[in-house]
Amino acid sequence: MVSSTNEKSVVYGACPHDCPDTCSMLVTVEKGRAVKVEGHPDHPYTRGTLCGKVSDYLDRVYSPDRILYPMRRVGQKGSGQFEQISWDAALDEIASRFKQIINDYGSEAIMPSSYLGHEGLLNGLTVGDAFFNRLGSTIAERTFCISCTSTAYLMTYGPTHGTDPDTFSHSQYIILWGCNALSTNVHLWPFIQEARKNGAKLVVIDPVRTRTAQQADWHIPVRPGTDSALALGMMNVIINENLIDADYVEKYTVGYEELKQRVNEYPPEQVAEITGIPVEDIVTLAREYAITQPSVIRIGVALEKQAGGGQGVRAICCLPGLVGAWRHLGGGMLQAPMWPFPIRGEVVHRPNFIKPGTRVVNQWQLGRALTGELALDPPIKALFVYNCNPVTQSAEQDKIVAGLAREDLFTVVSEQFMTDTADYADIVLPSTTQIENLDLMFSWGHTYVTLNVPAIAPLGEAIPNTELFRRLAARMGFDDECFKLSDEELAMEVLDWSAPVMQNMDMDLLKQQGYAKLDVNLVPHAEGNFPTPSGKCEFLSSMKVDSNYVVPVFRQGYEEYPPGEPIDPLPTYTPQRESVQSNPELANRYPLSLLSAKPHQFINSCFANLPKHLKLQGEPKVIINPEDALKRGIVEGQIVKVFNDRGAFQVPAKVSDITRPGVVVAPLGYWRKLSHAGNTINAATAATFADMGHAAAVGDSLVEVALVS
Ligand SMILES: Nc1nc2c(c(=O)[nH]1)N[C@H]1C(S)=C(S)[C@@H](COP(=O)(O)OP(=O)(O)OC[C@H]3O[C@@H](n4cnc5c(=O)[nH]c(N)nc54)[C@H](O)[C@@H]3O)O[C@H]1N2
Ligand SMILES: Nc1nc2c(c(=O)[nH]1)N[C@H]1C(S)=C(S)[C@@H](COP(=O)(O)OP(=O)(O)OC[C@H]3O[C@@H](n4cnc5c(=O)[nH]c(N)nc54)[C@H](O)[C@@H]3O)O[C@H]1N2
Ligand code: SF4
Ligand SMILES: [Mo]
Repeated sequence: MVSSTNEKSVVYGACPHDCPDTCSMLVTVEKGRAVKVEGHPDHPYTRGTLCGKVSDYLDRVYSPDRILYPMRRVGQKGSGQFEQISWDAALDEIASRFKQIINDYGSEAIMPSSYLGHEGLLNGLTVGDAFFNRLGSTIAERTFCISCTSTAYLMTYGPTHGTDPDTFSHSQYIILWGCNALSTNVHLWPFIQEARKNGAKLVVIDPVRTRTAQQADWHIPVRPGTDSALALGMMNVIINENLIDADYVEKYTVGYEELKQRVNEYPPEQVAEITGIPVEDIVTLAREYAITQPSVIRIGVALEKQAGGGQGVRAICCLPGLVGAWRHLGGGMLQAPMWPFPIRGEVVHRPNFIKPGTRVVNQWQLGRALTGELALDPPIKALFVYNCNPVTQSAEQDKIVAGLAREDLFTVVSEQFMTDTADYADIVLPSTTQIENLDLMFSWGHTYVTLNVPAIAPLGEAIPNTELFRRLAARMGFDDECFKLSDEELAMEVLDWSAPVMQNMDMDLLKQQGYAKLDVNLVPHAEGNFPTPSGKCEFLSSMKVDSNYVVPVFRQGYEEYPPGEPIDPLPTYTPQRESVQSNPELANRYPLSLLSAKPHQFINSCFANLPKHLKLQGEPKVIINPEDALKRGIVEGQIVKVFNDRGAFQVPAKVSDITRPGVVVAPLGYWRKLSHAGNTINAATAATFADMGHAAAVGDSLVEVALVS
C-alpha cells in the first residue's frame, strides 16, 4: 500500500497483459471504487507511464459488458443466450459432466485451453496446470509465442537475460529486427531515444513501414521470412572484410570456422535476390553494425512465425558474438530477458501429477483437434478455456468455430467478457480483473519482479483464476495440499526466493515499493560466460535440438516427444513454406504473403470490444501496396475479400506503399462477431509449425485479395 486514509487509498498494481513491458501501476481507490490507474513514477524502466490501452483500464474493470455471474447456455451454441446460475450449480454441472466424460471416454477426452490473457505467476499461464495434470486431461501445449525465438536464442547463448533493456541508452547502433516497438514494447522507446540523442542510429528491419519504421533513421523493407539470408549475408560481409572482433571470437565463441564456411554460401548478390534488399544496403548495414559499438539488436516475435523462423533467429543471434558487441554496456542482444526469473516449475506446473504417456495436443491446432482432423482417440469431449480466446487468436478459425459448435462438446469458458469463444460455451464463469486480485509478475521484457495488490473487492461474483481452480479441485474431490494454498502462500511458493538473483529482494521490499530488480549483471558477457554447454557463444550449437524440441519453460512438465527432424547446428536459410520457391502452384493461385500486425490499441483481442479502444484503433483494414491494388482494380476503402483454401475474411482495403509489393497486412485482435462478414485474419492462417519450438507459423500464409462483388 502506498498510502491510505479513510477516504482514499493508493495501492501498487501491475499490468497483467501479455506485453513485454509489465508496467508497475498505482491504483487510487475512493470509497471502495477505483478512480484512477497510473504508472508508478519511481519504476526505473516503465517510468511512470502506462500505454494508451491500459491508461483506460478502469473502462475494462467497470465495463457494463463485464461477466459478473456464472451462466448456463440456454440458446443455440454461439447464439450468446445465457441464464444466470449460482456458483454451486455451475461447479456441480462441471464436476458431473467431467466425471461422466472420464467414465465414458477417459480423462484425456478433457482438454484445457489457456494462454497469457493474464501474465501473473499466480493467475497466468500456469494457473490451471496443477488441476488438469491431477485430472489426467490431455495436456494443451502452449507455444503461441516466443517458443521458437527462445529455442534459437538458447541454442546460441543459453538462458541469459542478454542485454538489459535498462542499458539501451548506452547503445550507438540499434537494430529493431521484426519489432514494432512503438506499438508493442513502448517503454523501450525512451531508452532508444536517449541513445539517439547521444548519437545512436536506429535501424528497423521490417517488410512494413510501421509507425516504428517511420521514426527510424533507416528502414530496411526485407521480404517476409528471409531474415536468415539477410543475417547470413551480413556475416559474409563482416567476415570477408575482416570486421569481426577476432579476440572475442577466439576466446568466447565456438564454431567460427564452420560458420565462416556456411556464410560463404550467402554472398551479398545472392542475398539481395532472396531478400529484395539491394547489395549496397546489405554491405552498408553489415559494415555499420560491425564498426559502430556498442551495437544492440532487439528482436520481435513475428520473426519466428515463419517455416524457417527459428534458423532466422539463430542467424541473427550469431551477429553480436561475431562483432564482440557483448563487450560493452548497452551492446549485445535482447530477446526476452525472462530467463533469470527463478520460477519454480515444480510448483507452477505440478508435473508430479502427470501420468507418463499422457497425450499432448498443441493449441495452435485446436480447430483440427475439435473437428476430428487430428484423429484423436479418445476425441475431445470437453474443453475448458481460461486466459485465452482461441476463436480470434488461433489458426484455421472456421475449424475452431465448427468444433465449438459441436453439440456433443461440453465447453466451459472462464472470462471477463463475452468473447467469440465464450459465445460457444455451455457454462461461462466470471473472472476478476487485475485490480481485484493478488498477483506477482515476472516479465519477458525487463528484469523486475512486480507486485500487484488487490485494490478493490471483486465485482459481482467474479473470482480470480486461482480461486476457480481451488473450487474445481474441491468439487472433484482432490484433497492434495497444493489445492489448499491461499494466494498469499502461493506467492511465496512460485519463486525461489533464495536464488542468487533474488538476494536484494523479499516480499517486504515488494510491498514497500511495488517492484524490485533481479540482481543481474548489466554487462553479462564481456568475457564470455554464456550459460551454454561450452560456456561460449555457440555459432555451432551443441544443444540437442530437433523439430520436436520444446524448451522446458513452455512444457508443463510432460515427457519429451520422440525425436523429430534434426535441426542444423549451424544457422541456415529455408524459404517460406508457402512461397514461389517451395510451392509454385500455390503461389500462382495465392500470390500475396499475409502478415498480421499486433494492434496498437488492443493487446491481442483484449480491449477490442471497448468503445474507446475500438474508436481509436479504427475499423479493421487490409493494407495492400498500390501496385498490387491496381492489378486487382482495388481502390482505397472498397470492401475486399482476403482468402485462400483455408478460409476468408472481408475488410476495407487500405492502399498504401507502407507495405512491399507482394505483402498484405491485416491487424489481429478484432472480434469476429464485430467484424465484416463475421471472420477475422485467422480464417486464412495455417495451423502449421515453424522449424523450432512448435511455434505458430502464422506469417507463412499466402492469400489472394479480390473485390467483393
Ligand atoms: N499494442 C500491442 N502491443 C502488444 C501486443 C498487442 O497485441 N498490441 N501483443 C503482445 C504480444 S503477445 C507480442 S508476441 C508482442 C509482439 O511484438 P512484435 O514482434 O513487435 O509485434 P508483431 O506486430 O507481431 O511483429 C512486429 C513486426 O514484425 C514484422 N514482421 C512480420 N514478419 C516479418 C518477417 O518475416 N521479417 C521481419 N523482419 N519482420 C517481420 C511485422 O510487419 C511487424 O511490424 O507484442 C506484445 N505487445
Ligand atoms: N494471426 C495471428 N494470430 C496470432 C498471432 C499473430 O501475430 N497473428 N499472435 C499469437 C501470439 S504471439 C499470441 S501471444 C496469442 C495470444 O492469444 P490469446 O492469449 O488467446 O489472446 P488474448 O486475445 O489476449 O486472449 C486472452 C483472453 O483472456 C481473457 N483474460 C484476461 N485476464 C483474464 C483472467 O484473469 N482470467 C480469465 N479467465 N481470463 C482472462 C481476456 O479477456 C481475453 O479474452 O495469439 C497468437 N495468434
Ligand atoms: S499493455 Fe504493456 S505497455 Fe501497456 S500498461 Fe500493460 S505492460 Fe504497460
Ligand atoms: Mo505473443
